[in-house]
Amino acid sequence: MSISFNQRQDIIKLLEISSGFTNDNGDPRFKKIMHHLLGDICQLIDRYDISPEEFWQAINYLHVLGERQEAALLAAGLGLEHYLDLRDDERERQQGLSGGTPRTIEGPLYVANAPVSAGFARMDDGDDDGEVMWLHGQVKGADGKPLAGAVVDIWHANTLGNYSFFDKSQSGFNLRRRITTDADGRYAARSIVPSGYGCPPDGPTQALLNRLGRHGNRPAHIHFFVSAPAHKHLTTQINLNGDRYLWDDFAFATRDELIANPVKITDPALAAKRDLPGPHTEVQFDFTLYAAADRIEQNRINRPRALQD
Ligand code: MBD
Ligand code: FE
Repeated sequence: MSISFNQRQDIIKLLEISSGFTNDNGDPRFKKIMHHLLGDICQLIDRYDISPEEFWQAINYLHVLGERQEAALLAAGLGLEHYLDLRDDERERQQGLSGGTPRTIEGPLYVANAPVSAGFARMDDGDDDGEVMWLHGQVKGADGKPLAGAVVDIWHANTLGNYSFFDKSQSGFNLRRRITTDADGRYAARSIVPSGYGCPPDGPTQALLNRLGRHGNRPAHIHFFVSAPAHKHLTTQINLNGDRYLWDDFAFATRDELIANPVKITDPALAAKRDLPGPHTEVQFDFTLYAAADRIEQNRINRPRALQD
């Protein structure tokens, strides 16, 4: 059909009524957003002559996406979560902020309330005999001074690229810990070197990516929430250098400043000092937080997250 089809009076009226423009109740901003969205959908249908079969296939896709709890995964894969980061980056640039550790996406696999310990934690339960990882670093304020008592909330995948809680074969909170920094602002963890993540091959996200000719893989990475009193909350990740997907992340999270070089440690004295069984991989990463302008900036954004009991 034609562009002018959507200009017909009866269609204009239909979208106005369906968006609630003809009543005085509801939320005015939400009405405008819905009206815009419905108009765009109608334009797409007309422009690409989308058939009823295709339309109902798309509706069913939404059912499957919800059933499989993959909507947040798809948002990451379509680059929308990264887009939100780019908007926040731009806002900071306009505020004249620079020099802090860059943010990058949270992703859909955080679980709240991981065990807390002071200065150090062992994160793995010993069931995965992956390479031992010594992960450590320092948290600093924008003035470069170490921040004692900062909370470093860490989560990462196992050697199969799977995350505890979502992967029921792992123990509760495996590879998830909150570590508070010591008097020098330092944190340290014993864990295992994670592998990259791949979207469930039989899921709706991978099905959509396949139709775009894209893969659904992420490079090996470690997630962090870093927070300290009076400082701006930081949501970020580090990537382990050398991964084949380092610059081909399906979720677009890699940033130059967030690449850590894994170092092979074979010195028995250093292993002993760290109370590790022997040779291991060291990953060091320091964080610099901005001062918070208000209380809201000190907290991570609100979004639905998994809660384990
Ligand atoms: C992940 O581990 C992840 O971090 C993101 C963003 C998406 C899927 C899996
Ligand atoms: Fe992840």
